[in-house]
Amino acid sequence: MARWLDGTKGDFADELAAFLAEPRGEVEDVAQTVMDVLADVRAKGGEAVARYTSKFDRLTLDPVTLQSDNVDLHALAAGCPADLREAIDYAAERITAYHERQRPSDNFFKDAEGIELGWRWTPLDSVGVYVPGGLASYPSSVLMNAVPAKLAGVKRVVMTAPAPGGQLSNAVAYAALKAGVDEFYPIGGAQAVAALTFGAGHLKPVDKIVGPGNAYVAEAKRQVFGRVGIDTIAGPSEILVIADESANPDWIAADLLSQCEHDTSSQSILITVEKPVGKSVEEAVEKQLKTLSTEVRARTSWEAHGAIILARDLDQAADIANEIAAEHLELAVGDPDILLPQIRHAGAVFLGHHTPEALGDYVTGSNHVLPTSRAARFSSGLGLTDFMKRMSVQRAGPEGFAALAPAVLRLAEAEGLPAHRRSVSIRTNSGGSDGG
Ligand code: HSO
Ligand code: ZN
Repeated sequence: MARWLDGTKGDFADELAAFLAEPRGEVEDVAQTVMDVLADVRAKGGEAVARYTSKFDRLTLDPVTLQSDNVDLHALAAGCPADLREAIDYAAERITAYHERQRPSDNFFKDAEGIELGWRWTPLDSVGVYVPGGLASYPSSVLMNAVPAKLAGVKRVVMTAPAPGGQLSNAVAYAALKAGVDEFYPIGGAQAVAALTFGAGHLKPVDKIVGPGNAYVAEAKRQVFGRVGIDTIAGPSEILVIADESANPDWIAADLLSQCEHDTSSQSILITVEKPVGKSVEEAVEKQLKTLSTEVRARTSWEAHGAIILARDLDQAADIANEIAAEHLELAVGDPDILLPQIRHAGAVFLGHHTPEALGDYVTGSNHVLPTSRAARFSSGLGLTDFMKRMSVQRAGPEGFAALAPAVLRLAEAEGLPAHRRSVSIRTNSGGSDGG
């Protein structure tokens, strides 16, 4: 059973804050280990990467090519069943269509002083997509990372995924080729992040590293940030559902469990204004849990981190949702459009009774790489512009220059930067001789 929190009680705010502050997931201190791996790969390159891969993944790699005869992406992709390939194709098409609409425009204008101003968007040259091994090795996540990267115009999309003993998911291989991944290396862990950052053997350094991973990968991304760009550090999945009496408790229970099954640290929360709705969902969760092959994992998540919150009304429900700032928010209410304007913080919002999060996880086309652990307060999900940069552009003619010059002269003087001052004064008739 998950816990109940009562929003109508006086101490609710404190109770909610304490609940949200509870740790979920890995707390291991891996900083020193990761620092050592990064230094090792930086110094020894492919030899170090091959050594770690042999040790952790029991896979022998050529230290120069970082490839193994036992892992062939094309052969693996060919082993992906036809109906699954079709589903992957369908998802890729919809992700492409959605992200194409995010393409930003360049903008150029002339202001009142006659200065031409604007900005230009350009793609990154190279991106590394880290694909985790084990439980979280999802073909859908390969698409969510690699499709927008290629669509943005990134020339070189490099994918790494650990292939323990030569094993790699056929669907992950197919999704990688579908998305147009340019290079693939069967490596994982902090050593993969190091290789992507510093280069190793034939793997040349990339400019940005995206994709989820375990505690070592997350820490490695933190440590290389600045030398390369990174996406946000992904925590365990979360879903928050606001449901009123119009919601079907069985459907809501299924949605809550869809995130519980990702990981024992995942978090599923229901907010309802009707106690009986909460009770029915609670019962439905118990019933459905027993039918899941992922029961143990899902039950652990639900019992340790799940919650049912009773709200006074839908206004309070929206306030609580903003406070939680969940990765996914379902508005399973009669009129979600009335509630939507009150929602400011959530990674992705799902409106109405026929939009379960699972649609967005796979095929609505929106991105499922989203801020977790309340990061939706200050960040957005992955999108096309995460693989681009905005460059500012400006041009002044003689008149515009003359209009701007006095303020520059004064500011440069105030900042004690005479060469700045001169680069302006040298261009003005009057200022050329003042020595500044
Ligand atoms: N809900 C996960 C994404 C995912 N679900 C992948 C299924 N496969 C985090 O947004
Ligand atoms: Zn999911």
